[in-house]
Amino acid sequence: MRSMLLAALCVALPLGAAQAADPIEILPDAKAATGEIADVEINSMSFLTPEVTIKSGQTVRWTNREEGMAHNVHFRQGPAKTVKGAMGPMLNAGDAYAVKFMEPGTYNYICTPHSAVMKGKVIVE
Ligand SMILES: [Cu+2]
Repeated sequence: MRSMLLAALCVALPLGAAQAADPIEILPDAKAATGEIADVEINSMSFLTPEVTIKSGQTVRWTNREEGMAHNVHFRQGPAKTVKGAMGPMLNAGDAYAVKFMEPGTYNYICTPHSAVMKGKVIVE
């Protein structure tokens, strides 16, 4: 019985730790973001800078420039997948979305409705 309880604790603890300090922070107002920002434009069904490398604490901001086609940024896998808001809102042309990365790692992302062709990566050092 005791060993079963211990096994349950070992499974539960890492999840609890991940929730305590999220690896990403979604900024409430992307256009007003300040500090060190790497900008990624979205157009022609792609993330125009599909790979960016930043330092932890820096921000990546995505802006959709494609008229008539909504896109988003979705951390479906990797360190941020369990964060509330890991699937970003659909962005119409002119809309932006910004995320501050708090933990080193590789953050692969997709655009949810165009996941077959729209992929990107943020490497946080
Ligand atoms: Cu898309």
